[in-house]
Amino acid sequence: MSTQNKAYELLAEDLQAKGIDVAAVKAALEQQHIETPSWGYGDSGTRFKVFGAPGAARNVYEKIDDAAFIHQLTGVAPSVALHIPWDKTDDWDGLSAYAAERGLKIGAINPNLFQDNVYKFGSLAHTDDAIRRKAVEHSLECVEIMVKTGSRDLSVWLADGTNYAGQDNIRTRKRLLEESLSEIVAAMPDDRRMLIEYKFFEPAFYHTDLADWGMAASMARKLGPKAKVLVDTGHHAPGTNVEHIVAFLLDEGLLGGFHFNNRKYADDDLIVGTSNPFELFLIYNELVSAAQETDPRVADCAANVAYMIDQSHNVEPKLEAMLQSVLNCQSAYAKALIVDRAALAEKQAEHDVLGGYRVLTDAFETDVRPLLAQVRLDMGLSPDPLATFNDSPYPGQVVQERGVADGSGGGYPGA
Ligand code: RM4
Ligand code: MN
Ligand code: MN
Repeated sequence: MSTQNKAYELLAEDLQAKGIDVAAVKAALEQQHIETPSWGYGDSGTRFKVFGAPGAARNVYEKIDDAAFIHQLTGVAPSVALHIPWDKTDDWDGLSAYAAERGLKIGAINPNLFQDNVYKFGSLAHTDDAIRRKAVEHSLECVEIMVKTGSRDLSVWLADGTNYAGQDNIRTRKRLLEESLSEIVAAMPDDRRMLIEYKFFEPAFYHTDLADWGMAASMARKLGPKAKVLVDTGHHAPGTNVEHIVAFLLDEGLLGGFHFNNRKYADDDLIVGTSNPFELFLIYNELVSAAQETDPRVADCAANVAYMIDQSHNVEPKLEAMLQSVLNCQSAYAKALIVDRAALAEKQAEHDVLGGYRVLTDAFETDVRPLLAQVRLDMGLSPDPLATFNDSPYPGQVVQERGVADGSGGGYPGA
């Protein structure tokens, strides 16, 4: 027996002694699904500078190749989100087939409502009818793309907002936005969903039309069962208790999905779980807890959450960064799955304040690497995806084939 398997055996024994069903934990880890974003494979930058990255994907086909590589290494990243028009093609059947040949599905479709010149003062909430119409039409085109590609989720993020008090009428904008979103949601087949993403600032700095989870949730409720809330972990003020928001939305049956990334100060779009692994664990802890709920509304909501990464790798190697992101999600999920829930409930019932905390930290501090290595072996994968990544010819090949683009100016290039 290898050392690694021995470490797994010891851990499994330990977990079993606590009454944790290790087979169920492993099955859940095999089923984990993290969607990677097409835009994470292409060149991107800060508003100061876009540095061309050697081997960065230059078109949607190359982005799909890269996403397939990450899925091959991890086995848990079987879909890729697209951004329209960045990833637009006139052959959606061909693109879907290209993805399917590589073991991938097309994930969320993201309309671009922030890069056209006419969107300077807003898109779906713009007070000019013609501009609002353009934004609605673009979103409706994205709904058609969803149908053509078999995508389940339309992921809506708006740059809409104002920079100064008095710049515009907040309530008028709210009503216009509601009208626009209603038209879009009405055009969606019943088995598709609209995920509403909120963000409290940037690019607008005084007010953002959908600034927080509460506004997104009110909007989703009005729009009906197809609309849910998307939590981008980077879109909160510093210090916000994100796991609380997650728990609340799950309990309301309103959580639709995530954009995972790591924020230190603003909307940093860094590799998920790098500086806040405890927060990522606590988020997964709420999801695991909700999935085990007896109330089917909550359990169904948890079962349908879309786990997506939304990152922009500006100085870190893109493929390695995406791989690290998926691995960090696996690790956080594994730790959440091994929380001793019976002990936690007991401590909570006894109002044992620190007892409950210790049940959580006991799981958080457990080294789950041997467990994940065993799960990967059982899936027929390398137990150490980073080592396999380093040995793989693929990253070098793409540098050869694609070269380095000239860094363009600042801003989100979307190329
Ligand atoms: C936003 C938001 C969106 C993403 C854009 C480019 O901050 O996170 O999801 O599409 O950035
Ligand atoms: Mn996002
Ligand atoms: Mn963001």
